[in-house]
This record gives sequence, structure tokens and C-alpha cells, in this order.
Amino acid sequence: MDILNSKFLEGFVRVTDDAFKKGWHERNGGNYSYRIKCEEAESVMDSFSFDREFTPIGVDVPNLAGEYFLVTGSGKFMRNVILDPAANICVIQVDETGKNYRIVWGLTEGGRPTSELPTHLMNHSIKKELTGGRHRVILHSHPTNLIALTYVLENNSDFFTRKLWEGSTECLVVFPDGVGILPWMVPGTDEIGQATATDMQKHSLVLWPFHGVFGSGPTLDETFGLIDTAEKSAEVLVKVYSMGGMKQTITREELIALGKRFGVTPMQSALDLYQ
Ligand code: 2HA
Ligand code: ZN
Repeated sequence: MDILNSKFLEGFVRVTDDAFKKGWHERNGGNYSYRIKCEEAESVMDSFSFDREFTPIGVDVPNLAGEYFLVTGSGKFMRNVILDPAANICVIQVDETGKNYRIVWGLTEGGRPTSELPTHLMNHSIKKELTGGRHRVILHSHPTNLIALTYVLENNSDFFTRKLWEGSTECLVVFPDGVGILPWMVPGTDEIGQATATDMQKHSLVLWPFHGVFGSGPTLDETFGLIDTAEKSAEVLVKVYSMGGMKQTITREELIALGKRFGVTPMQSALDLYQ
């Protein structure tokens, strides 16, 4: 089958377009990757060509050896993906050592995979291991309200998590493991990739202050929904702080009751921060 007719590519393109329309992807902002299932890769193998050289990833991801990923292109605009997927995204294959990759499909007008490839692959590596292979998606976007909050709220994982849980009742259920937050760092480097991957061991959402967010999940829908839910809460919080701040909120006891009702274990240090 031509990869352009595959369900997984169609799903990937739909999410890039939805996210652009949400206002998360100005210019070339943001980058997405999907770890393709074996049977999906096999079904579109005719579309791949294996004549390019492998190039270094910059990091070692031995547990991703041989895997195929659908990845957005460096410098490509998310809004153009739907118009011409083959020119704006690519499939890469990781080699047998987990140190190198090559493009096997896409970027028909030239280019490289996203500048954040080291962060994407390190996050895939960690999440594949931690979830027994369940997580397949890493999304990096620039949602306005989450970014705005990083200028105003204390940049601390417990505090940020607690406020986002308070910003909408569904949040604790959708991300009980809370959000991680890094110090400001230069994007596109192995260092920020390593720091993000370390936080991804505890959370499925990691904020980059004054920049954006990384989300991890099992499917494109789940991961898009995760970021969308956090961003919705951030929008409520921005409005609340703009109106003079909280006069009342969801209490610690109520958050605990939510966790019990929906069978999730909320991040303890965020619950214990205050009453
Ligand atoms: O793709 O978002 O972090 C551009 C970026 C870099
Ligand atoms: Zn970015």
C-alpha cells in the first residue's frame, strides 16, 4: 500500500492540522513523532527506499534499534503538512545499534527530521521501556496559555501540577502523574533532550518554560487530548489570574475524592503542597 493511503499517516496529518488550528504551531513551531507499529510499517514497505546513508542521532537509543518513526521535518510549517505530507514529514529508520538513523520516505523537497529529534527519540526510548511498549507518540507544541503561565507561576513541578489540576476538574484524571518543568534551556540540544527524558520518567507532560510543552501517550488522539486538556486548564487559569486571582478552588480533599472515583493515583507531592 502507498503510505499516503495508510490510516496511521492519515491520523498523523489530522492531528497536525487540528493542532495548527488550535494556535499551537506558529511558523515552524513544534514537532511530532509517532513510533510506527510493525504491521503498519510492513503494510507500506513498498513506499520506502533504503538507499540513503545512516547519520548519527547524537544520542544512543538501543531499545529503538530497527524501529520506524513518522516525524515532522525541520523548518517545515505544521500548517502545510495537510497540503503535502510527503514534502513536510518523513519516515526514519533507526539502525541496529540505536546510534544512527536514515530517512526512508518523505521530505521530497529536501530537508532533515525535526531539530528536536534527540529529545523525541530519548523520550520514545524512556517511554517505550516504562510502558512496556504502549506509548508511541511524542508531541511538542507551543500552546499559548501554558507558555504564558510559565512567566507567572513558580516554575516548580508540584506547584504547576497543583494549579493545573485546580484549573479544570478533569485534569487530575487525565494527568495524575502531573507535569514536569525544566529550567530554561537552549532547544534542539542533546542536553535538553536528556533533561526532558529524565522528567518523562515521572510525568507524561513536560513544560519548557517560555517555550512550550512535550507530551507522551499511546495514541495520537490520547496525546493530543492530553496537551489539549492541560492547555484548556491553563486558559482558565490565565483568565482567573487576569480577573484578580482565585477566590475559591478545588480543595485537596476534593482532589483526593476525584482520584478515588476515577481509580488514579495523583502525584503525592503535588497533593501535599498545601491544604
Ligand atoms: O520546530 O519548536 O523547539 C521548532 C521548535 C523547536
Ligand atoms: Zn519548540
